[in-house]
Amino acid sequence: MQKTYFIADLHLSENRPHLLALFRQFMQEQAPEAEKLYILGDLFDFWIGDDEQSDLISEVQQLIRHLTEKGVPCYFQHGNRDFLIGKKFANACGLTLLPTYQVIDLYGTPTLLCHGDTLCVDDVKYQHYRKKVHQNWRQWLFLHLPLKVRLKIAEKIRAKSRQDKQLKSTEIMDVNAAFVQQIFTQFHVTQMIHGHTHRQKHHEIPPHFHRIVLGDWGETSSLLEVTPHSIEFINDTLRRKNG
Ligand code: LP5
Ligand code: MN
Repeated sequence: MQKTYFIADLHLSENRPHLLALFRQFMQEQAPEAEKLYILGDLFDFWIGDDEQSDLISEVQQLIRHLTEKGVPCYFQHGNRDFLIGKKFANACGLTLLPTYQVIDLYGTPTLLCHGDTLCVDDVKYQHYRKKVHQNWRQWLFLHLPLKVRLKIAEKIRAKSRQDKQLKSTEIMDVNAAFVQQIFTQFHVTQMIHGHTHRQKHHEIPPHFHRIVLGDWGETSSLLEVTPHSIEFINDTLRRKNG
C-alpha cells in the first residue's frame, strides 16, 4: 500500500532509552513499508555538531541508513533543538536535508512542511534568540569550539529556555493564527504539516485549510500516516518481543 510517514519531536537522548526503543521499533517494523519518511525536526534532544559521537548517535545513524539503503527515501527538516545537524551526519545515513519550509506533492495535495517553531511569532524572545543562533558566523564559531565547551553552552541555553518557558503562557508558545494564514497564502497551499508544539491534532480551518500538528514521543510514538485516501495519527506503545 502507498503510504508516507511524518514524525517529529522524538527528542532522542541517552537519558531516555525508551524513546530510542520506540524509534527502533518504528524504523524496523513500520518505516520499511513506506514510500517516504519525513522527519520534521527535533529528532534529537539537542545537537552540538556532527563530530559528536555516542552509542545513541551511531544507532540512529544505522537505523536511518538501513532504511534508505532499502530504498525508502528519508527527509529531514531541522528543529529548534537539532538545527546544527549538518551534511556529515546526513550523508552518513543517506538523509536528505530540506530547507525551513518545503512544499511537497502529497498524493496530489500540495503540502507545506516545517518544524513549526517559525510559526510561533508571539514568542518574541524565542524568535530573537532563533535569529541569533541561525547566523552563519555564530554557528561557524560555535562549531569550532571544543566539544566540552559546546556542551556547556548548550546546557546553559537549555537551562535558560526551561526557566523562560515557565513564564510563558501556552498561547504565546503556540502558533499565531494570522501568521499561519499568511504562510498558506505565501506558499500557495491549503495544507501544512508541522511539529514543535507537541499538540497532535488535525485542525480544519474554514473554508478549506488543513493544519496537521504532529505529536511528540513519550510513552508512545507519534506517527502521521498518509495514504492516497487517508490521514491518520498512530500512537504505538513498545511491543514486547517474546523470548
Ligand atoms: O525546545 P523546547 O520546546 O523546550 O523550547 C523551545 C524554545 N527553546 C529552545 C532552546 C532549546 O530547547 C535548546 C537548544 C540547544 C541547542 C544547542 C546548540 C546551541 C548552538 C548555538 C549556535 C550558535 O529552542 C523556547 C520556546 C519554546 O520552544 C516554545 O516555542 O519558548 O525558547 C526559549 O525558551 C528561548 C528563551 O526565551 C531565550 C533563550 C536565550 C538563551 C540565552 C543563552 C545565554 C547563555 C549563553 C552562554 C554562552
Ligand atoms: Mn521543537
